[in-house]
Amino acid sequence: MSSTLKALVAFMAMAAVAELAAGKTFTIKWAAGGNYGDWSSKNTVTVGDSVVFTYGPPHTVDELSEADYKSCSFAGPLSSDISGSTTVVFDKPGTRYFACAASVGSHCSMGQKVASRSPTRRRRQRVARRRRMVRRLAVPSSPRSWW
Ligand SMILES: [Cu+2]
Repeated sequence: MSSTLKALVAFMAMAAVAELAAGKTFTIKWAAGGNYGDWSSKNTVTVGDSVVFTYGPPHTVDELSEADYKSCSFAGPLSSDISGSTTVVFDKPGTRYFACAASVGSHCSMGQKVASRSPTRRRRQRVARRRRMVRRLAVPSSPRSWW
């Protein structure tokens, strides 16, 4: 087996392990005055991952439509929880919106709201990155050059 082929097999094995390891859990300490504006850009949630909100009274985790999220309206939440530990499983790509309904939505207005995107876009980037690596591997050179 050539060393390039060996490297390719090693790479594919690593990729398979990475796929199996899907299903990360993110924890959000959910509180009034928290700044969640950039949470989604700092935390890459992908399909299969979970987000756990931990909080105490009087906070809630309400899942809202995008419009309700923007206006902090809790007239028709998609779901609502006050248990203190709310687990959200991202089972498909898309953006989901969560906010705290306490104090007639004023916690939300103060910023206790977070949008989490479980992207198709990032997945495409990942696939493109993998393709680039495979292309690089296909160039006959020592694997040391990229290890
Ligand atoms: Cu709150």
